[in-house]
Amino acid sequence: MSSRELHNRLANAIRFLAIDAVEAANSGHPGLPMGAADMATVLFTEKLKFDATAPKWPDRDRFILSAGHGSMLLYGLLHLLGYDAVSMDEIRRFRQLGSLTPGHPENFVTPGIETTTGPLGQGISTAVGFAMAERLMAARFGSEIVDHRTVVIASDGDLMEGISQEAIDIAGHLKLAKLTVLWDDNRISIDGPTSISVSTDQQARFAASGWNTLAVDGHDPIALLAALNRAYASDKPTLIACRTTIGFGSPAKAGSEKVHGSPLGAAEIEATRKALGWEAGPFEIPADALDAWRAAGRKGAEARAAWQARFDALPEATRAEFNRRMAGELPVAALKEAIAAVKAKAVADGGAVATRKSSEIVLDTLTKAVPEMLGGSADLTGSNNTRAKGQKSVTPTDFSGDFVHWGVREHGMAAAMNGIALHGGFIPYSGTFLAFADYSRPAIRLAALMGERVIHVLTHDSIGLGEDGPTHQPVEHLAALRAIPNTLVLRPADTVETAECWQIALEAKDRPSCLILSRQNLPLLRKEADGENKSAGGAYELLAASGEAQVSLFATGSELSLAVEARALLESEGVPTRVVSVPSFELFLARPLAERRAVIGKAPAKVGIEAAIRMGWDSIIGSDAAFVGMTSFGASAPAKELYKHFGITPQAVVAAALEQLRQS
Ligand SMILES: Cc1ncc(C[n+]2csc(CCOP(=O)(O)OP(=O)(O)O)c2C)c(N)n1
Repeated sequence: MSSRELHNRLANAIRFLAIDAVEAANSGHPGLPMGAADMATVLFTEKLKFDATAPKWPDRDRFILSAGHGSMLLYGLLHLLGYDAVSMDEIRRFRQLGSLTPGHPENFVTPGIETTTGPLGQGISTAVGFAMAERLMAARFGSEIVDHRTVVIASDGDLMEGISQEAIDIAGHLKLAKLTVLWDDNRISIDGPTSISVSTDQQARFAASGWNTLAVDGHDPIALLAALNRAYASDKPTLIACRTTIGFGSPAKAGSEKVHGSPLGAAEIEATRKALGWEAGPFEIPADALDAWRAAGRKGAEARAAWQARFDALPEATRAEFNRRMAGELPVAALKEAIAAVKAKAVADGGAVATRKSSEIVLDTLTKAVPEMLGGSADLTGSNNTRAKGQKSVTPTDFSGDFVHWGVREHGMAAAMNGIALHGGFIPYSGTFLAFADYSRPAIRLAALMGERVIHVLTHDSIGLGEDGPTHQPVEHLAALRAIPNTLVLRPADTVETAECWQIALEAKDRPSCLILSRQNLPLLRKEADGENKSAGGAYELLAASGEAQVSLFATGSELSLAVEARALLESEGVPTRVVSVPSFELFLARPLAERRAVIGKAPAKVGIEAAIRMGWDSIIGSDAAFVGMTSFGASAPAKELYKHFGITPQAVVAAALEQLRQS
């Protein structure tokens, strides 16, 4: 058999697994795997470094199918290459409950999948984070140990999404030469030919962002290999525009949107079998093709053994640190010590500090104790206070730094942070204004779905930011972030709580956190600095009532001091009042009922206070409690005036509490 014939058989094995699995599930997307099979075959048999027996080998190349709807391309590859978990039974169970072959690739479900993809544009943008992490780790541990590539297959839809521009812009700027994107240039999307909605010259676009660009026939293995070789030799990231035919091989449907997202149907499968000369039955792989694929799956064993030998020759401390960081284990003792030191100093210093500044104070100590922390900001470094003393900028020529200037690219930043966390070796954190969390939201949602430790520092958290006005004043954002499952929203009230919330975020290994911080100064309310992390319970009693509590005041962040003032007023009128700080709804609501009841207390009057909308608060205070907050957008004025204007004052809290008591 000629090598071209063998190539065709290997590619056809992918095609027919996709065809058969989609047919069996009666749903899915055969067109992409059929069109991209040649690209994938060349990549996996000729170029990529991996070992199917060790899906987590740290120095493997990372392959990302950005167009997640083509998931059967990945599952087919994993099965053929000999990734144990992806058995033929799993392929047969494509898209079924509990299978390892869900509709879109999920990294937390299937060994060998690097990242969840499906929302177009996310994969290519997450890949930028993988490629950055490789450079950053190589700068720390050396290229003997860290030397791998990130290769993406992206579709038309991926390149249409706005986030892709942010991603390629960052990658081009940072000269991520080990990032290669194969664009499945099939000119078809769901509505028909892409010409109905796009006329971009993609190569010119990538070139303008600092990329090397190439174009090939995506069905020609020799041309593909040559292009990949050129891409690998470039000192820039490379786009290879691979002209393909969607649904390649299907006589009636190839080249049409009809094959994008529906089963071919029995008759067309037969016709395709004939057209491609594929004699095997459904879910059958001819022995010659399977043997060749399995051999490709084992090829990397040698490279892995050589890597292991180099790794084993490293000093023990270096190996331990590398393993610790890749496993995402914290330096527990150093972290605890750092948090305790910051809390003690905050209590000793006293005084009012904006929590964004509190966060900077925490980071000055914390980043030294936890060196895998990788900071950044979307062009708001001085406002987000995310840059710790001694942090160094990452530049295109020096990746030894630990602070990333993401530019004004919140969405690309959030997706790349996901990639950095997924790669391993770092805990990415970065900042923007809370109002702009909406720009990052799709990537935050994916971090939550994947269970990745990514920390979003979101400052300027309410009308308290003042004069910039309603465009910049978040109102609904806290509720919107709290709505994302598996996400921690932490809104500390002072420096002590800020230190505690940083500790919580770092220790939350399997979920993203959002630290919600104020622009304006806030008084220190926690006057003790014992070892306990009170914020970790989500809510706790900050101040007890002088007698049997008549009123419970619940507040977060900047409004906690209003609650404390309101308590003083109520107590002076003879109304015993307690104050509960609520730094995190999620942590509180996860506690057993008895504990929640104890914190909520039995006072007949309850008032929630937060300079944001009420949505979500009822789960804590109940729908019959009063709420002092926002019901509209903010306005442009100094913060103090805005609090008065919108009725978020100690007096308003007192009035609400007394009214509650009257009606109780
Ligand atoms: C953010 C986002 N919007 C919409 C979709 C739904 N969707 C899935 S595939 C697709 C477009 C398909 O075109 P293309 O990307 O060229 O893939 P191909 O047809 O080549 O498989 C769309 C709109 C999605 N997955 N993600």
